[in-house]
Amino acid sequence: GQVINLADYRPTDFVLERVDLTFELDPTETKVEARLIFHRREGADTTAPLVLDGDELSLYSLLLDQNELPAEKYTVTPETLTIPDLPASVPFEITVTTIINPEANTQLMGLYRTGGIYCTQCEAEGFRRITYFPDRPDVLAVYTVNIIADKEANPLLLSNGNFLGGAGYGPGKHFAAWFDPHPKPSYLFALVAGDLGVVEDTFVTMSGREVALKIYVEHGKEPRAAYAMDALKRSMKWDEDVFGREYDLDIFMVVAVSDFNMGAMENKGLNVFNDKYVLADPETATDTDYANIEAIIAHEYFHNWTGNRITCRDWFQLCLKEGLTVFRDHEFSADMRSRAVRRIAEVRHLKAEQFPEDAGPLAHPVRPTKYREINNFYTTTVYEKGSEVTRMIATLLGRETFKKGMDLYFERHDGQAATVEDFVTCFEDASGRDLSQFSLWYHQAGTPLVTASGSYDPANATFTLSLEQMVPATPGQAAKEPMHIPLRLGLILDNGSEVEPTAVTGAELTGDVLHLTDRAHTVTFEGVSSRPVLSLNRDFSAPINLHFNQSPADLAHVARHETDLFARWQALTDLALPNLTQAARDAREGKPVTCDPVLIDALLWAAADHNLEPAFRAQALTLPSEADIARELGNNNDPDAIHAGRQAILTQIAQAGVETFAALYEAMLPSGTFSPDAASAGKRALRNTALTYLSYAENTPDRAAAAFAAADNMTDLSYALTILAHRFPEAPETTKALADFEQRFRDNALVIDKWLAIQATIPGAAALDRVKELQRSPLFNAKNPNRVRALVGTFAFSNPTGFSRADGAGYAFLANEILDIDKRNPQLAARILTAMRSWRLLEPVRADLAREALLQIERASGLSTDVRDIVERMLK
Ligand code: B3K
Ligand code: ZN
Repeated sequence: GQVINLADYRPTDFVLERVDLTFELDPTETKVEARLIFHRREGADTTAPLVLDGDELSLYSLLLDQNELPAEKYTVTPETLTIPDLPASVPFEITVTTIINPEANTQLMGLYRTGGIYCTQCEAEGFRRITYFPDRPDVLAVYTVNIIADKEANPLLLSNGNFLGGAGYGPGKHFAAWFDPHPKPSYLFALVAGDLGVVEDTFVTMSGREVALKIYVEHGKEPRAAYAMDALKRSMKWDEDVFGREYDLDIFMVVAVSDFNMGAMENKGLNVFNDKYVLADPETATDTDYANIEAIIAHEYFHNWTGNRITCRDWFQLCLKEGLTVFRDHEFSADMRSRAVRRIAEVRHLKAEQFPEDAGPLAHPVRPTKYREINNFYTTTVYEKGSEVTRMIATLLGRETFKKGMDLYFERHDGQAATVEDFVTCFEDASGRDLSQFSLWYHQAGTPLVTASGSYDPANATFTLSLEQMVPATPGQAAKEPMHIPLRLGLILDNGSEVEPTAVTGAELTGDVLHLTDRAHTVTFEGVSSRPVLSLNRDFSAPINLHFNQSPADLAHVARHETDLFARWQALTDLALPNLTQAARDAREGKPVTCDPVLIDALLWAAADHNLEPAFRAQALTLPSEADIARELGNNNDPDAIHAGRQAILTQIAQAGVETFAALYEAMLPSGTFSPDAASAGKRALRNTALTYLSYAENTPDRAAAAFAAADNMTDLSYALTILAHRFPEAPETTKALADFEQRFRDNALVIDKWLAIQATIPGAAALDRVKELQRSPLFNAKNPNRVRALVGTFAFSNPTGFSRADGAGYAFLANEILDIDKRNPQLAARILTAMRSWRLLEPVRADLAREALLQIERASGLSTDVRDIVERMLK
């Protein structure tokens, strides 16, 4: 676990020309033969040895140009194979044979077994667990893969590229050969073998080529893959229409597996998915599941161009493929659904996950310069902030010029392993604009804080806006430079119309985008005939914290009149937050909590506005979360007071709006048979939001229990169960509903995950004992990442009052769990541990208890590099 520095990057001494792999699959002794053809790079040191990466490997044999290499001619450890004295100028062939044990691979990196299936995960550094190899993304080669396996157990033998052929291979065995003509880095290698069902379709590309589409799932689950297939075809079409990108193989395959460390993996032509992001039907999937499947199918497919055809030079450039591909999947979802509602969901997610990361001990730049464990850098900063940075380039340059820059990027770097600088240069060349200051977004960590104040001068008909920016200090970066911040804005008049200023001084304005480039700007808008209300950071044009002391009346005006729907939602949030923080303070001091009637009016007005789509209204009515309130309070947080204050506010809104909510609950029943489309999902969301408020107004479990009984789809069913469990945990109706749900879905692990997560997030100190009891349930499985995330992960990430209970027992529990999980699966352990990243913002007693738990982890022996890296950074 030593530190890797970007500054130390240099190309390899050897160029890998071809890779020829043969797998003889066996559950515990798989033999892997890798024939690698290299030549020394021109200009490279002619005496440099070839150094190949390994991870827990054992070498079976080693040949040079088909001759066995005597032991004294090389050195080998589980982590490296070093071969000196290789030819200076002619190509040579190294044949490495290793024996690996897929069954014993609990890390789920490299080749492993899940549900009787062989499958691989190689990003970032998993290929080195299969064979000794130059396992880095700038080594691109053409692969041929031969798979030999028992025929009955493994009728299906898959790898990247196009199928070459197959045949019998001795008694009871068969083989298949695959060839991938596109040079690729080892992290995109994949192999799948086993017995699976398949859903098939075809797609005709824009140049008229027919592509076979196959989604492999467990036998019997084929009908649940139909939505994923539909999403795949829409993704392929969209990438042609919007980015001009066509698919480039004869076949595109998706395989769903039940043990997977993350969402999915974009292996060339053979994506491997967590089955959670493939399988859906109305009985078992919520509207959120459908939206996630659509987004992740698209994301992995879009990687074919942004990630695979153009890959990363080194792992510091991870945002080059991830930030860009998240941006592309966001745009896709916006086009498939409601753009404003998708934007609200994106911003909620960014603020809930990335903002705390950027404000805490794990903060790092979108393009980091050092790491100890690359697996710990698949973060919301690299992904979601990386996407926001790409979005800002589009905002700054305008859509047309952005498109030109993207076209240039695809043209210039196709087939290459590129850098962030290469990417940015394409936009500079396409626009003629200098993006060097803008590039600070890649290099400076921390969420910029922009402070704004405005004043209107009726005599001169001018509006003056003062803006200041500050980027907070983050680990390793004390002082920051001012950033180039694109701030979209609107000046809204009393009648709701927008001002077109006759002149603007003090900052560049292009369209409605104000360019902040200095620490402070005083911007004057001329020709403003009456006092305007300002709407700032429309569409969340910049991922910043904004301090703008706007009156509740002005916020309500924006919430009612903005043409940008996202900004309306943002105004409602800004109106709610001070109420919620004050409520937390009052609750902490035992004072009565009161909700500003302006907020109640604005919410009820939005709730009842039939011109607004239901999905938007549901978002408008969903108050900032307890975590949002904690972030707004900043430090010295008491989760119990935050919870109590928020509950009191919800109750007051519910009581004031009981008639509105009752009417909505009746009106929003979607008609006809279930459809997962966005409009129907929006109706369900609004109906269930109304149901939540009614549970506060009526304060009985009756209505939720009736909804539970009547539900004909998983969205309504799980929503009703959540209300019962979270609002009335002790009610007999709740006990019965939980038992019914368990009985009905005990054979469907993905649905049982919902049951686990709902119970893990019941507010209050009793949650911990429930979680411990659920761990003993036969439906729980500590070895399956989805189960662990649903129970332990959800508890730590999403149950502030339960996890942060005052006696610290939640933290002590998590410390034990992390140490236990770490023995099997370090990546999963390190990920769940990040739930404690904001521990310093807790009130002092809890913060001390949290530190104790972290110290307990840090002191443990045999920690993985993954967990050690996270815990040490969190304690620094
Ligand atoms: N590229 C993969 C993530 C791999 C994570 C490795 N620890 C999935 C994705 O972002 O599409
Ligand atoms: Zn990705």
